[in-house]
Amino acid sequence: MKAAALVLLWPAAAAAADCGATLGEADVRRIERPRYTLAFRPEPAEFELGEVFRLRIVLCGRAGAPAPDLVRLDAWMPEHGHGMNYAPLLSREADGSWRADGMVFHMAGRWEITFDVGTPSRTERLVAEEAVE
Ligand SMILES: [Cu+2]
Repeated sequence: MKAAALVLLWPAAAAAADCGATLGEADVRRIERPRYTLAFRPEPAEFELGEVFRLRIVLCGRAGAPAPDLVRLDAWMPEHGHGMNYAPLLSREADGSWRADGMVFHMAGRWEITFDVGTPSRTERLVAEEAVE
């Protein structure tokens, strides 16, 4: 029985690590949940204070679950209580991945990127922390 359970678990773990393979090998961040994985990569890879960047995002279902949609994306500085000065433009690519254009971290410090994932009526918030110098 134990051997059978291991066989079932292994492909799910492999799939999580593979999520976002199309984003390239470097600078890909992954947030893993039991039923899906969110992978994203900033472009350019290094955040520069006050410079526009974009995120490329891939959502992958795990263990046979469908990939959820990315409903909203934003960023804010929790210590300061403010967000970005511009709303990011979220769009979907032909391959099913997502991109968020027009993002700017206009202050140095700790930023949180928030990804609201699910359906418009029911979302789960994933948070990625990024430091800007
Ligand atoms: Cu601030």
